[in-house]
Amino acid sequence: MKQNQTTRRLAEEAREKISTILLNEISDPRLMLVTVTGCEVAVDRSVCRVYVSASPESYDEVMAGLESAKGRIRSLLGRSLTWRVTPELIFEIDTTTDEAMRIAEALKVVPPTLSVPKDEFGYPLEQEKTTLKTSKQARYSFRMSVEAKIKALEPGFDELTQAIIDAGRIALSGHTDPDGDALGSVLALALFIQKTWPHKQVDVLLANKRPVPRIYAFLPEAGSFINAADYSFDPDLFIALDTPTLERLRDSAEVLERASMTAAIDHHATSMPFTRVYCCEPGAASTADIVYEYIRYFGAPLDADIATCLLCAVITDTGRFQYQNANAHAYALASACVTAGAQASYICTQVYQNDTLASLQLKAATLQRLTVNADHTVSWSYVTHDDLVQYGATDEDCEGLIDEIRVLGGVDACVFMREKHSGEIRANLRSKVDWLDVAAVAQQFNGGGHKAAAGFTCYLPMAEACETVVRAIEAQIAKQKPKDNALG
Ligand SMILES: [Mn+2]
Repeated sequence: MKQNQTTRRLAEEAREKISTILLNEISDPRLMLVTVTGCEVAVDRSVCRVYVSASPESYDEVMAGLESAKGRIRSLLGRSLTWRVTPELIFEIDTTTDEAMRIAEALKVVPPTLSVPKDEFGYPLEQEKTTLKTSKQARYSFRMSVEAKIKALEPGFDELTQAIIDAGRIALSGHTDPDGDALGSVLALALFIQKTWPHKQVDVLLANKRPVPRIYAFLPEAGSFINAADYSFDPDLFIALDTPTLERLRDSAEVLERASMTAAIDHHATSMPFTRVYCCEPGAASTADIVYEYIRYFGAPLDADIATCLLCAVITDTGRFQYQNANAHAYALASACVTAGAQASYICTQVYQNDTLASLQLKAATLQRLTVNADHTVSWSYVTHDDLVQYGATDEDCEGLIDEIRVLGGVDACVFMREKHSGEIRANLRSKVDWLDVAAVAQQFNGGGHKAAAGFTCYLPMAEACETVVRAIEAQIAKQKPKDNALG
């Protein structure tokens, strides 16, 4: 049908009216999912061709529905239009949308290199990298948002690389009482720097005056740690890893003060930036996830030693991939580490099948004292300084005891309290459900941590400390528990 400016305007008017009529006036179920994609009106307005789209398997039903409703549509159209004549309606299926959908489907399987816009020489145009995303890719990257967030750290990664290049002597430290993530991340980054820039002096520090915990002594280069209190150099660059506050750096904080340049890599939600360069993503399961991304961004491959350190870090920080933080990125990191030569079974034997007799006796005492509140939402237990003396146990033997009590089913949270030599009590809080934020509880006692794992220090008698923290968690549960969900 020949179209001019006037008929195109009339056609648009007809399309709007017919769409409205189909939507509001026609109740035929066959026409529920029909869209009027366009109209063509004859110059004398005697005929109007109406194009509709529908799913291909319903074409016959739709055409039958339109034929039977045609008279009513036409009379309603005649009333709503101000035209002198009411056109005859001819319905046609618009198959161009099928074609568009077929192309969209086909685009989803285009190799990524083809879908990236390129310049005249065939090189990818970097700044337009994201413009050709299909909806499927967009959903995928939404699921992979942790990876996307870590990508956002790239400017920080560039600053870190520059700081490393500018430095002759570099000191690295994790938090005090280091765990697998603090030690593994420090060693992985130190090994990477030493391998990439062999002429640089790289020192790894322990923030407090204790040796590397026995279960982590197997980590490559674990023997090279120096207690920060014994370290007399003024490094050109200090890098803090897995450390949310300056206070948690303990003795290493003094080394940081003496450094010309400072940087941090972390994944704690409650981080208080205290360095010039700062790379933190709370969505990451471990600091090792970010160290891995830094190495990857730099373009270097993992070797077996670096991979062992990173894998130990992510295994321990995710509780062997059992905690809520064990996201796709953590699994991807583990896969890359195993590919590079790390052995998960070896790491787990060292870390998890390496108990001392004293630690097993402490475990027995902890389970003996396990208590649950009246509505079975919070469980808790503790060890005292006397226990440590009786069994000849060290602070290190207390590690992991929280995991012994969290296995109790049916509770939303658990607490483990440990009395230290000075009479101070260290409380460890764990949430077992995704809606309960125990960091909010720890913050009431000037502590911090993650939503699912937090802690604080207090100086109350043990019974009172337990009572106080359990009441605070019960209040937090009352505040946060979803009310309309019987399954909780
Ligand atoms: Mn960590």
